[in-house]
Amino acid sequence: LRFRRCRKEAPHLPALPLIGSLLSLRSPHPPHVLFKELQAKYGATYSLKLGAHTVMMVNHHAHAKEVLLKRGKIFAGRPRTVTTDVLTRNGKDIAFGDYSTTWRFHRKIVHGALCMFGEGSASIENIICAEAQSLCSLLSEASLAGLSLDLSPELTRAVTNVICALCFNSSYSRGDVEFEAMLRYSQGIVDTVAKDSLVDIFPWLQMFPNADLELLKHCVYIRDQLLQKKYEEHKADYSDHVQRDLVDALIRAQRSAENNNTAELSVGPGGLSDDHVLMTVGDIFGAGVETTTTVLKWAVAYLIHHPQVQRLIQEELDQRVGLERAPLLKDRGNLPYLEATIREVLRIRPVAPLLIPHVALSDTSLGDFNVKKGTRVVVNLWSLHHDPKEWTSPDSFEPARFLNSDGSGLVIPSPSYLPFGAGLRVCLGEALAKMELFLFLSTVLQRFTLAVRPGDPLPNLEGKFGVVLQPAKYWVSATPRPCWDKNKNLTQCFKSQ
Ligand code: HEM
Ligand code: PLO
Repeated sequence: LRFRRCRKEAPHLPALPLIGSLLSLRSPHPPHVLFKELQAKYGATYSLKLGAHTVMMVNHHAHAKEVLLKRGKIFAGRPRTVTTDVLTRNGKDIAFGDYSTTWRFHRKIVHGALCMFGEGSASIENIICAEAQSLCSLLSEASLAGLSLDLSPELTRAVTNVICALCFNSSYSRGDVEFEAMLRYSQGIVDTVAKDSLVDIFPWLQMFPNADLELLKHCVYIRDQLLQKKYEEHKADYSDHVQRDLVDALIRAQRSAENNNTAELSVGPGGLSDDHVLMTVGDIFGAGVETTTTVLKWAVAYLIHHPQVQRLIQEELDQRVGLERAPLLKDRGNLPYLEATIREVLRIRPVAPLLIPHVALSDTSLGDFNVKKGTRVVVNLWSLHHDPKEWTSPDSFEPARFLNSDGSGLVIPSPSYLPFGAGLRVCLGEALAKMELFLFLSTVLQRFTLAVRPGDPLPNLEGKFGVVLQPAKYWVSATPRPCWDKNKNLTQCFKSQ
């Protein structure tokens, strides 16, 4: 005899017709913090209404893993919203595209191409190292001139060049007009897309003039022109025999799917259209740039607040890498304290504190609760990463929590840690992002100590909520390390590498 467990409805916030639970969501706090606090009243998993949509809020790791892993396929859907539809031509990308055969095919191709040009390839390491060196040259110039810097545009350019090499086999030099345009449009998109703005909750608001939506459309228009240009250039000199980058890999997959629509390659009605290729490149480009740059900015902000952490990283670098050469990926296993610091930055300020919303593709359950088909499920990574039952002093920055007792190896001390998500929708760029974070931070810290100028304010650690959680602008002064200054032939040594 099999018994069905008797399931119940999740606790829910009060909801009114039309506006849903909006009245209970008025708060001075950003959404991830408010949703964490509401647990005190409603428990770790509760539901609310945003306009016509039921949203299930998940604040505990056990339920998060049920959504992402145990019932990953059922929760692999994505909601369609007004702003993400503008960004992705109605979900023809990977991140905001709903679960479908085309989506699966699409993700597989991109995953394969990222393995080939990204994690598995020696050349991407060279590209990142070269960008890290160029960042160091800029820091040297600024320090000689006694200037402090907003690192944001330079970090963005360095990270953009890595992703440009991967997607388009090209790069930008300082002051490039196209790069400046890209900086502007991308910030415009981050400021306006997928942040639970009112048009996403009430789609009929599109009928009224809306400055944010206009800005988004304008920025997307400029981005699309740029992507289109790169795509046309690639199509013009495409050859089946050489794969230069991700765009080539996508064109190749597109052509072979057209010529050979076998069961294995079947991509569903419509195949991999030009729109799909463009939107996917837009995703990788956007995700590749905004996430890694944001984490680097958080890392520098925390290192400025915690000079003793910087000192420990530098001591580790001096002992394990020395001053004769720049750090390389092969050093990663020998620098546990730096790795622990990166893990701690990703814990304390997750780039995507609410991930991207998931959708239940059929009637299902979560723990003891019923979940109806179409319910939006938001995993609150902020709650997971700041759960006081899982982390001692969750609000303090302590890289050593990721080290074993004698400090010689890395650990993940709690299951309540998912900076890149998990399961079918896990981040596609995790390996690439980790390579970049390691190489950029190790190269800069080997040569410089970062601080604010006496009298300048320390970076604000609160963060601005949006599709990514960004730190506010701050100014950094980089001082070359004394041991570095003494070692005169080092610059030469690096240039010839
Ligand atoms: C999705 C984190 C860097 C590409 C995601 C998700 C998270 C995440 C939390 C959402 C998972 C979900 O909704 O369940 C991060 C962090 C990064 C990073 C913390 C940097 C430290 C990158 C990079 C790329 C990338 C460098 C591209 C090269 C993507 C894509 C998705 C995604 C395409 C959508 C996956 C899907 O919906 O199937 N990332 N990411 N990410 N990420 Fe990343
Ligand atoms: C960033 C701005 C770009 O112009 C467009 C873009 C595309 C993909 C998005 C990315 C933005 C923000 C971070 C996202 C990424 C897909 C996956 C990633 C949402 C909006 C994360 C962290 O989930």
